[in-house]
Amino acid sequence: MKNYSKIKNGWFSEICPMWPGIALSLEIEEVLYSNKSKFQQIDLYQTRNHGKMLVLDGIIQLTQSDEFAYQEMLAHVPLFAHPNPENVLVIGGGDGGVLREIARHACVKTIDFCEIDEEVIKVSKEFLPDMACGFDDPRVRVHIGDGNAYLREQKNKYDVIIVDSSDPIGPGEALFERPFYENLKAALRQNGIIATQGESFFMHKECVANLVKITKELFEVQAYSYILVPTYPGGNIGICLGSLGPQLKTPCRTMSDAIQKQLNYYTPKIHEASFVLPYFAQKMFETL
Ligand code: SPD
Repeated sequence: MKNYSKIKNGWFSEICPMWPGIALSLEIEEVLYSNKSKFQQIDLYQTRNHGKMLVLDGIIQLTQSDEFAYQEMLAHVPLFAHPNPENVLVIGGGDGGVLREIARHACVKTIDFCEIDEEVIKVSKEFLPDMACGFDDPRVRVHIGDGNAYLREQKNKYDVIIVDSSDPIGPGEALFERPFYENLKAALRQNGIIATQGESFFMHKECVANLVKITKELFEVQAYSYILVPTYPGGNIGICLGSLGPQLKTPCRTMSDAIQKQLNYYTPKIHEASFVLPYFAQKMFETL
């Protein structure tokens, strides 16, 4: 994918045709890693005020200052909506942050993880150990390869599938299309739930509307949740959810105090609140 972002006078600006005319800039202290893998340009920066930052093809994937918001919600919303998630699949998210969150659930027995770019895992293990610690859990089985191809081979297997993709430009493109969602559905067991990176209803209206339409058509229960993440475009990002049975908007298991104390964003109340949409988004989704 063409990389439009640039560093000028010590500031990184995230420029992308998916959010024309607007760019977030962060002050950079040091380039810790910069290399082109088989799939994409991988950059790891030390920012002045937001910790380390992982950038793929010029697009911010995470900063240490706010990654917890996205990783906690993408993992805990579907997992707490499921009555007994035992087998979980994660597609994408080579930094390991979502795995770190899933590993907090004692009821989960297996965590299959599929990532296309092994280099992202290596860089995260070296520079982002607070996220890559997710790979240390013995329940995690790593599969390197194309998520969609992996999924096509899995039928009736998972209770929860989480898709932690980059944006629909570059290697993540197919993960925003209907055939991928059909494969997600086929890979679920009875009562299964999917949760996918759902972009921003402010910045990517068409893309969000398409995801909501697909999940509405395919799943018995569908919902869209949103998260505040200051370093993502527009300061927010959504989760597109589909379920073969369980309701999504309220947690159906109680969280222990011990787990709650380890978290920084997710609470049972914010689980429910994250589905309360601004009126324009509510109206947009109703018409689909
Ligand atoms: N606009 C960037 C969206 C990136 C979502 N994936 C981030 C990976 C963090 N685990």
